[in-house]
Amino acid sequence: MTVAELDLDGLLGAAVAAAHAGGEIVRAAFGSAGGVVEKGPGDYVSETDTASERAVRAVLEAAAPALPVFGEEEGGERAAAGWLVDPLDGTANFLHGFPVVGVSVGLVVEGRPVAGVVHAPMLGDTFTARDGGGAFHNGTPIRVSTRPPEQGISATGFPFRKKRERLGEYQPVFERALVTFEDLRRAGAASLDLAWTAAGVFDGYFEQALGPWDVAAGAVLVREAGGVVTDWAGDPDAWLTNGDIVAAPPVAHARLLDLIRDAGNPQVE
Ligand code: LIP
Repeated sequence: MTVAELDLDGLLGAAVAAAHAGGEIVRAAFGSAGGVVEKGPGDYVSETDTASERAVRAVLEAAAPALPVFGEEEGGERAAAGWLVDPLDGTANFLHGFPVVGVSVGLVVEGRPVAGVVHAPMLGDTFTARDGGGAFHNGTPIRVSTRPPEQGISATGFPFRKKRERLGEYQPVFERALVTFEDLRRAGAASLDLAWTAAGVFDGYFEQALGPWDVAAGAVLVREAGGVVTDWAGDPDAWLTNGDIVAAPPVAHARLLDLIRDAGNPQVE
């Protein structure tokens, strides 16, 4: 299946409905997470994650039966064309009652995200974009910021939990970013870090070792809002598989790649 064969506007509409269905469940359960299971050290899944994923999957499967759904919690089929779903992005925030949580629905064709929705059920925000159609926040067009990095705030994510072994790689980048940008933010939900970067709220975002479901939708938002998305070595596609992402307006993106290189990360020649 190629992009040309897909009705991207129709599928984007289905993704919005799916994200809202999951969002309703997350909003209703906020503050009372229900049963929680530890998937790995410090890596939790709540009944709400699973219930949201099932609601998102049901809407997507009804709207586009030919497109398989792969979810963070219950997996599924990965095909040349299909959905990547994070039913509750920012689970740790959710369990702590911190309202920065998202529902992320991305459509990926031949390894490239072509449509995306990031919904923040506790904030009443829905971000949407599809290939060549621009990016929107609650229906209003959005663009990445034009602030220079020195006057900007970059979002980031710390290598916690099972990612701690990469702290040595991350810390020199963090230190250089702290002196390059005006300030940094660690909000705890990659999909919203990307959406806010697309909307010019943040002036960049960098994090390592994310799942494809965390970033697929948000990356389309940044790209369609005039930003650049690569991995930490500047590769325009590898971030979806290696999970190391740098997303920002062009000037800040080049600065972030420079400081990653300067921080002497081995994968940057
Ligand atoms: C989270 C991301 C966050 C990252 C966490 C985790 P989850 O996703 O949104 O940016 O720092 O490690 O990956 O697990 O809440 O869906």
